[in-house]
Amino acid sequence: MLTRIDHIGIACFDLDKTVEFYRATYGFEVFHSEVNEEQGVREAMLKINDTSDGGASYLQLLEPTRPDSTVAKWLDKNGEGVHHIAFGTADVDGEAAGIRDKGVRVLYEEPRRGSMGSRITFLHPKDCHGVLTELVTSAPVESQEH
Ligand code: V0V
Ligand code: CO
Repeated sequence: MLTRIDHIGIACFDLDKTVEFYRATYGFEVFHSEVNEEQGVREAMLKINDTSDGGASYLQLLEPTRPDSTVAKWLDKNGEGVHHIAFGTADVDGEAAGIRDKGVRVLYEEPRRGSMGSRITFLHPKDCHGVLTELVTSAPVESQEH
């Protein structure tokens, strides 16, 4: 079961400036930040609210760390904006398998490492009406990295 919007991924050219915009305009503070070398991103997670499934919803601000990364390619083509949405689930493996069986391309054979020690996979945007869609299982709260 998909039980929450885990995050909305927003691609930007300058993470620090974008973080400052969200702070100054809305009062959202950075909950967590990290570099994910595999994904080629530097990211900041802004927590918006906790959710009834024990998780939370975030904005994920993403700046590319290298010109050949997926986010850099996307920014070249589109400029800044909403890059992906992510649904939270307790069982990313099971959800991915079930969605694959429906004929939607799941981009990874096995979920990979995401923000705060989560496990993530992606669905191809061309199979999802133009929306790059991520599935996330958060790390258990006690082992979440902040
Ligand atoms: C590409 N397309 C998109 C899109 N990216 N459509 C909607 N939203 C996006 N974000 C379209 C693009 O316009 C093309 O359409 C077509 O898909 C093929 O795109 P491409 O530019 O040729 O790029 P590809 O095929 O090399 O790569 C596209 C995919 C790639 C989706 C396969 O971006 C990917 O693997 N994404 C998953 C990983 C990722 O995005 N990581 C960054 C976030 P036309 O022009 O042919 O019509 S990392 C993250 O979220 C983390 C760590 C986390 O949450 O914890
Ligand atoms: Co994401």
